[in-house]
Amino acid sequence: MNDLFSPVKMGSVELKNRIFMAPLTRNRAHDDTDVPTDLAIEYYSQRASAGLIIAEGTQISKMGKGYIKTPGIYSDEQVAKWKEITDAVHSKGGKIFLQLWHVGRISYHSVLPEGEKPLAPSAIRAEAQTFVDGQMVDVSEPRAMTKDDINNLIEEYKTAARNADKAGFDGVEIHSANGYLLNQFICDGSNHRTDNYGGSVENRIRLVNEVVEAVLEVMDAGRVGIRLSPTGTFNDVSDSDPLTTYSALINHLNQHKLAYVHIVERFPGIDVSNKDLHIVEQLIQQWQGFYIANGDYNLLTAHDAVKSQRADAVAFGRQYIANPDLMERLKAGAALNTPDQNTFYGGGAEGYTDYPFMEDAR
Ligand code: 8OZ
Repeated sequence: MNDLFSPVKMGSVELKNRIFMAPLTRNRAHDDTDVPTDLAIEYYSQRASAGLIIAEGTQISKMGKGYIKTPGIYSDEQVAKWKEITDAVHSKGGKIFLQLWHVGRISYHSVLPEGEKPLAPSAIRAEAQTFVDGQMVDVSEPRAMTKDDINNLIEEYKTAARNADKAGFDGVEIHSANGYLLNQFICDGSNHRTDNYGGSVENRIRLVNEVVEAVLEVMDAGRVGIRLSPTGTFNDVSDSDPLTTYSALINHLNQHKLAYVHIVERFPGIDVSNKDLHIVEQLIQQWQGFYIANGDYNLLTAHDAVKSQRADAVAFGRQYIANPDLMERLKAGAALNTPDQNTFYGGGAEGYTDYPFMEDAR
């Protein structure tokens, strides 16, 4: 029975339901070390009844950082703190993946190592902003990555996946969506390279394919997923022919038998055309494995997506910020807490670990 609340096997991971927590940037890590704070232990373990938690975008290296107070997975100290988090989630019967993140050109010099410019496929500054030092700022001018930078990046993904494994994660999600580095390479708006990483579709998807293959060298494919936003425009990405581009990518991903593909079908606050919705439908049809749908779902639409077998699971973002027991609330048909936008990014426990559970609300 394909029901939101029924267990399911995703890749090599057994999950107790199909209500997933989407990866959510919350900017509450230690800014000097990129180590998560103890509050994150409570935050994630409060949400352990989700079928799967996909933990927030976590930079694979210092150069992968684009915002203040986002966590990393490149140092022993970070691995040790993440281990406390995964232990807490596992002890409550939950499963947790880590989202491996490199922001590419969506960064600002003050969050990068001294003197460094953000890395990008091409030296084209995005018309986008990031959050640093308590305010939104225009992103910095990037520099085009050299072949050495690319080789180094692939090694960083591998190390990050190994570290995620050491930290006790059930798997990893490669962040290839929302205008960050891998998405910048895929799309022809941001990738003007003339080497074998730019130009043709096969060239533009080369980097993401190489990253997937590198991660698969250190982790079983049944524990590796990927997030895509084929029609997204957030962070100033654009592609002249997303259906052709992403069809080629899905073809490659099908061959690797990844644990899942996770698509951002809609981005909060950005209107989506029927044409774009149709493109996403065609890509979902083409993908042969486990599909995680995301973007403005509610109980009814999530239920329909799973029941009709269009999706195998649905990831909820903002609703998981405000409802640690979202799974139980949806199951009970109970009212949901309202997410408070003012506490999404940065701060402490307020708006992070203090949203009430159902029994507290009664
Ligand atoms: C919102 C603010 C900061 C980061 C994404 C990692 O869109 C993000 C993000 C979203 O994937």
